Amino acid sequence: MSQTVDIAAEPTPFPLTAGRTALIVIDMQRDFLLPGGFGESLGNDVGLLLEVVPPLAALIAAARAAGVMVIHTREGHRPDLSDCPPAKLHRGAPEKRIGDPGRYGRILIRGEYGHDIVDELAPIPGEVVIDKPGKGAFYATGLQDILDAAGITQLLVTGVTTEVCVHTTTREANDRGYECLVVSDCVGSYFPEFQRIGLEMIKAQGGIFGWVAHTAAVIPALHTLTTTAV
Ligand code: TIU
Repeated sequence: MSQTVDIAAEPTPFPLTAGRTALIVIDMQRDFLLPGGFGESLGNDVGLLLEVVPPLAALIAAARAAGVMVIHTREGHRPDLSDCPPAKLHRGAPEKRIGDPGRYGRILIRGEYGHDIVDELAPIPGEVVIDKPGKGAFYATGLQDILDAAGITQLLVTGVTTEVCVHTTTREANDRGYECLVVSDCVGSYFPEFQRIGLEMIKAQGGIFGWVAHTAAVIPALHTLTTTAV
């Protein structure tokens, strides 16, 4: 029988189950996080996103120690932009568009320096990296097949941004039947009010999309799995 540890979460305890859980790290890419990158060029303050890095590094380390599968995602496009719909490419009046040359290479283009994950959270060999053209990690990717093959039914959801790619992925996962625990200090938004309300939306109405908990509750639970694993 699988070992289960209850994590203190909202709106109710989350039953973390050994062998059934994956940690998903959404879009912790240089283009979104670093000064001078795409996120900043959209008029955003990247400082709020950089605050996510230390607690997320600790959570990833705890997951690896507990043998929990770690999956990273990157939002981006083919160099020819054939997978970037006009509605995404042409929206607004940004200083820079996807595919334009930026400080870290062509913006949100696969293979460019800015498209890759920040050094502190770099995947290690054997971890899955999902390249996704949309906001959600299930759209036009192999994520569902990978989770099914590994017997995963629960996701610890982290990354950026809370109200965009984290929300979209959590909603997609919830519709597909996955239990989602969003880790509150490991998700970040450029907008403090969206961060607060984004987390409230997930756990409202009895947990309409999932659960929310802080690393102070999640990391000890992962340590329990580590120390009691046979
Ligand atoms: N990863 C993700 O959230 N992509 C975005 O474009 N987010 C913004 O908030 N702009």
